[in-house]
Amino acid sequence: MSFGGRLSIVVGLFVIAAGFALWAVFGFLLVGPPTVDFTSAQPTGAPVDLTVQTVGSIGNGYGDHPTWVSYLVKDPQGQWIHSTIWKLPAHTRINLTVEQFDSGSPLRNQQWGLVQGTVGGVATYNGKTISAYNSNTGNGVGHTFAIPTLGINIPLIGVSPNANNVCSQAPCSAPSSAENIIKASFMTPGPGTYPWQCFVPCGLGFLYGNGGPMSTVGYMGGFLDVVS
Ligand SMILES: [Cu+2]
Repeated sequence: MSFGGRLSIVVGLFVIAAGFALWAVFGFLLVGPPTVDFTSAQPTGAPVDLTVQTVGSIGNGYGDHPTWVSYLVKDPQGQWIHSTIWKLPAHTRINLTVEQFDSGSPLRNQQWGLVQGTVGGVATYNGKTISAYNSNTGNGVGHTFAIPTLGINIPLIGVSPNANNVCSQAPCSAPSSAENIIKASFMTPGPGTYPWQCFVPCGLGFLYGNGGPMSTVGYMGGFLDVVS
C-alpha cells in the first residue's frame, strides 16, 4: 500500500476515534434530569405550590442507583418526577411542602438546624411553627433544603429510625410510610439560575458522605431556573 493510502487509513481511524470520544464526553455531560415547569401552573403573580419529597433510597425504576437517597418533585399535573431542576416564575411566593420520608441524625453543624430566609423566618413541622430545630433531640435532621445564594435554609426533621414503615421505594406516601411534613414559603428573586442543595452529608458509602447522591444533580441538589 502506498504511503498516502496508509496515511489516509491512519487519519480516518483517528477521526473515528475522536468522534467516539466527543460523543462519549458530551453524552455524559448532557444527560440530566428534566426541567419541571411551574411557570404556567397558575395565573401570573399567584403563589406557586411546590411539593417535593425526600426518600432514603429511591428504589427501582429510576435509573442506575436504586440505593441512593434522593429528592423527587410533584409536577403541576400531580405526577412524581425524579428531578431537582424546577422552572419557577420570578418575584413570586413559593409555598414549599416537603414530604420527608427519611430518618435523621444529629447535625455536624448546628447552623443547618436554623430556618433562614423563608417568609417570616419560620417553617412548620407537622403543623407546628419552628424557627430552629435542635438535631440532638428527637430523630435528628435527615436533610436540608438550602438555596445558599438566597440565604435560605430549611432543616428536614427525620422520621423515627425505629419505625417499621420507613419508605425505601419512591414515590413514597403516607400513612403507609412514616412521614414528616415540613412547610415554608419563600420569594423567588429576579430571573437567573440558583443552585439549591442538601447540606447534610447523606451520601452513605461515599467519602465523608459527600459523594454519590450529594454530588449528582437529580438527587440531593439541583437548580431553580427562575424566569420572568
Ligand atoms: Cu440529604
